Amino acid sequence: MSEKPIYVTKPYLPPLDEFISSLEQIWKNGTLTNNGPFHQQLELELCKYLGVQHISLFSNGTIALIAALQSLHLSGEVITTPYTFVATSHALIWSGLTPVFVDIDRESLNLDPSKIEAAITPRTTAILPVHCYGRPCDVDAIEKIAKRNNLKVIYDAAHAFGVKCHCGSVLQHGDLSVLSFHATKVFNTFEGGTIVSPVLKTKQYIDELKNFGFVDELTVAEFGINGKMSEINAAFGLLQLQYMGEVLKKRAILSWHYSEELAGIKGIDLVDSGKAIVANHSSFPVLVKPEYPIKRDELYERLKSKGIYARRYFYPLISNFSLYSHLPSAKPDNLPVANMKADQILCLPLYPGLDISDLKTVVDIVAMAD
Ligand code: T4K
Repeated sequence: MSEKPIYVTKPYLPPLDEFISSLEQIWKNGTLTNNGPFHQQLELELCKYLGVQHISLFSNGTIALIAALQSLHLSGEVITTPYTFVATSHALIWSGLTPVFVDIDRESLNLDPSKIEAAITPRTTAILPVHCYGRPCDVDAIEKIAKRNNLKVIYDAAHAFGVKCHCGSVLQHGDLSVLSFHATKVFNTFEGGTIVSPVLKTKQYIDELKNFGFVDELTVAEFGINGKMSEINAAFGLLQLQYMGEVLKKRAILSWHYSEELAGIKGIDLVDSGKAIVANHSSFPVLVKPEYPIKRDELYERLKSKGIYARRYFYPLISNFSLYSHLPSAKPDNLPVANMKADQILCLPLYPGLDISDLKTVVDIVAMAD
């Protein structure tokens, strides 16, 4: 039994005294929100760090997804993956759009491009793929399909902070990419999110949408929302950004240790970083296959009984929630790979503050050697 609970993740906390200095500066400035100096600086620094053109900060990733969908004036159906956090499809429902679930690829665990076109109907207006666990989607194949069928592409890049694929930042693909800066993410601002836009005009429009639709003091052009990030969140983000090198290095080292120590355990399949040239090791998912001596849920309970809180992200599959299961595309027959993976996946604890000794405790339990 671990002496202290070990959670699937824990936020990275930069030195408190440095955050207190930022708070003092906010007090001096007297600007608490509405595009204050910390907010403006974080947008600039994130563009540089991530290698993207334009960024609009948001209060969280879900509101950012909803605003991204609104900015593209979508209607009808949007093709998406069921193998993700509920926020992805909830954002579609909040936007009056119908999710159409398409199965995932067994290697990438992301939308399977070869199955997308069969799901397109005259009502389809967009594709909403997810870079699940920060593993890049097949962006080239998706772009070709979108072009051929005149569809927009919004990437849910909630897990993909800092990830690079063959042609640079994975966030440069599609019409828009949306990130989450929730406390459980690689980079966090307590709560927060962002939309990455390729052109300035789009960013400016999105900035209006997140501020109730105000264009200027007297003009409200859209039914916008309040999605603004506060100065406290932005200041925390700026501080966090200074430590990202260290954070990513620790994550990579821990992932390497897990991979070394878990290799060869019968029935445990590792999920590598896929097509990422630069990975962020946002999670450490493993697949618990039928050859493993006990079922995935038994392993989950066994870990829990020893104070280790692994998580079954993403189980249950969204399409199996009663909120979605009535949709024709949600039928398990339509989503065999996603259903299989959701029944096998287990995300093991991974965060910069995880001790190697704790990691070894986790490994011993998985190896049935404890
Ligand atoms: N799209 C995708 C693909 C997403 O994964 C998400 C969010 C979104 C969109 C939406 O973005 P946001 O609107 O959230 O910005 C968590 C997060 O709340 C959620 O942000 C995340 N995905 C999802 C995958 O996981 P829970 O309910 O599993 O989190 P919770 O509270 O159980 O936390 C997990 C563990 O982390 C806890 O056992 C302890 C630890 N923890 C958590 C928090 C919040 C801490 O140590 N400190 C903390 O402050 O949803």
